[in-house]
Amino acid sequence: KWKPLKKLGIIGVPFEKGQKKYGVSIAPAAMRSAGLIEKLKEIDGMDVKDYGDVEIPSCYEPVEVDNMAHLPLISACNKNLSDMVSKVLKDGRVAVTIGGDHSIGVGTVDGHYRVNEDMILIWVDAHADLNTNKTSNSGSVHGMPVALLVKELSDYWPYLPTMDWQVPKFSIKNLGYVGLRSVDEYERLAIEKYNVPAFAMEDIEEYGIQKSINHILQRIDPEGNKPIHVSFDIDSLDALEAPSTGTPVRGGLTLREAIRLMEIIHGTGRLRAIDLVEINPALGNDSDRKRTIDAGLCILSAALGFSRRGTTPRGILDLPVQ
Ligand code: 6HN
Ligand code: MN
Ligand code: MN
Ligand code: MN
Repeated sequence: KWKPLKKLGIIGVPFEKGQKKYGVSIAPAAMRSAGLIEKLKEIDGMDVKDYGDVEIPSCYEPVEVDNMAHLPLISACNKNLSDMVSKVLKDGRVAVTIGGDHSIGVGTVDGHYRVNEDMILIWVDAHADLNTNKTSNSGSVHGMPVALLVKELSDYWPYLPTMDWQVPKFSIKNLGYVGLRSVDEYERLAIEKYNVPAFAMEDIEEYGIQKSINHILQRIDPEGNKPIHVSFDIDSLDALEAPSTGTPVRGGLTLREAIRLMEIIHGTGRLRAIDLVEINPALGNDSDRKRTIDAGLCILSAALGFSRRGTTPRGILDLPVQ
């Protein structure tokens, strides 16, 4: 029934107020100038449409929310993003969102969920992004998107002004993690309380990346029948593979593991949305920046069908004669 969609819609989100460092907001432009669109068009038979950047509102309600920096702006940006993701999906395309910091996961998942309530979510990250404003040590919303989205945690939040548009209906039962290695205490408590399939680096060490993702898919979607949303934080990769990111953690996924992970997800034919977040081209030197952006491009290509084995020329069955 499922086969990979050969149509994509690209959305840029030049947004960085979910965390404190300058630079994540220039990632969509940096990815485009590094050849994002061209590289995705090279995938066999791919139809790529660039929907441009989401509008970041310049005025918004100036309310303060306890330990949640810039919530009104984050909320306004995510509301627009959610609409854009829904639109891309309704146009029959895979939504490919280039962040931006990970607070934009609220908008992408919300927009996907509104089109398909069946969706499952694979959060690939060094971090769980499962803090509430009560448990966060940083007050940065990029550490909170999963907790904002999940219905089981809605009682652990105060009323959040400006967030009325987002109703947390997504069930934590449809969530899995890959790549964890920096998990705060209450995040770990939530993971255990709800028995979330969470493959931390030591689990990936034990099972390997293929069994790890297959395990998660089996657990949250045993029938193999649900559309998949991948939210890929570049800091899931080892800090040596992707140095230009705001909260790097050593000891992470190799690029090879991440590519294999994406190939397996592509192979299900069910990938309908992918976010690539937390690339910060302003951090590190030229070589760090290039390595991080290249890694991001490889991950997207693999997720969307690029084959490392190579592909035969389209519609051609034999070598050209002299
Ligand atoms: N990210 N757990 C830390 C916090 O501040 O809540 C780090 C969050 C990192 C978020 O990388 O998307
Ligand atoms: Mn993250
Ligand atoms: Mn992270
Ligand atoms: Mn923290």
